[in-house]
Amino acid sequence: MKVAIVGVSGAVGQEFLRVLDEQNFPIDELLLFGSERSAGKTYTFRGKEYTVRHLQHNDDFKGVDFAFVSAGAGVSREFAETITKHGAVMIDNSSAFRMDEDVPLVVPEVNGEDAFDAPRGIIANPNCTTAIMVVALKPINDISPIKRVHVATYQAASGAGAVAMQELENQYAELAEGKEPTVEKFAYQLAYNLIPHIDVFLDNDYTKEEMKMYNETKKIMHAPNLEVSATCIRVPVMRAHSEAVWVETENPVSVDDARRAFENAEGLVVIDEPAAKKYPMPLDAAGKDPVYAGRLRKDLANPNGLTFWLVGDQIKKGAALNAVQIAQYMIAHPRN
Ligand code: 2RA
Repeated sequence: MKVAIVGVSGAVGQEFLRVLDEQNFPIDELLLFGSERSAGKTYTFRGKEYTVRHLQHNDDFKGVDFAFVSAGAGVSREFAETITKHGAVMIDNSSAFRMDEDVPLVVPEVNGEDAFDAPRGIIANPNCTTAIMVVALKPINDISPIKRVHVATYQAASGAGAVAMQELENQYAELAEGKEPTVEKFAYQLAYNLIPHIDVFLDNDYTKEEMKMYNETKKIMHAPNLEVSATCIRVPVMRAHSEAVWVETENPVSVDDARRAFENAEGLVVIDEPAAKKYPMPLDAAGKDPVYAGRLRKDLANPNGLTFWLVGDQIKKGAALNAVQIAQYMIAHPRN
């Protein structure tokens, strides 16, 4: 396989290199692309050094099988044609094409088949919070269709990039030294704080992040009538997102049936022994592949309701791992 990574110097770009190696992805040739600023940098992959090329409108993508792209929506929009014109499958981590009718939005455990319906050669990777949540919605939805989802997210600094992770660390150090904390990547100090604001506010007083969960969940679950309401919060955690989820199903689903479904679900690991104080936590989930589920119980406010707690690594399942899994799904289920 000839593989390209666009945006290789970023947090997700670097994770693509790690995940492709961890997953033993079949690569005969690897091309790394970045901005003019990143061009010339070198990265090692499987013991070999690769130099970052400046991403330009040329024929560099000729012969590429999969291009993993995470360089922002603007770059994805500008270079989609250049990347796909020779037949490369562009798996795009940005929000650029997620809601386009002719671009599938894919979490392999939920709707892997959709990856083959990509007339533009573009497959969109969902927002990290959506990817983490739908892995757990799927097994419950298979028992009884979910009518309504409420979710509160507790999102790590990594969602705002490597610089934001460093800013959070610096803030604790600056405060420890009695200095004013540096606040650049977030609207306010994040250390010792929570910020109920991710991305921009829209006219309906939801943020773009919250509306991503609203729109993307419906598309991935093929459930246009599914009701979703999200509140997305930035929390002082480094790289794993947590989510408190409430679902209402058409028919009541018992906790035992839901737990069995979770335990048998792809990509999900259940950590749920409250009496033993065993539940998922971001510190434990950081750097790991699965989505972790726990605190499963009946929703006391809804006879057809269940509530549970999810934790998943934002850079892995929330981005790089899901994108590589899309390519793995396509390789494992070849279409003639
Ligand atoms: C965040 N989901 O967590 C957004 C973008 N990665 O900041």
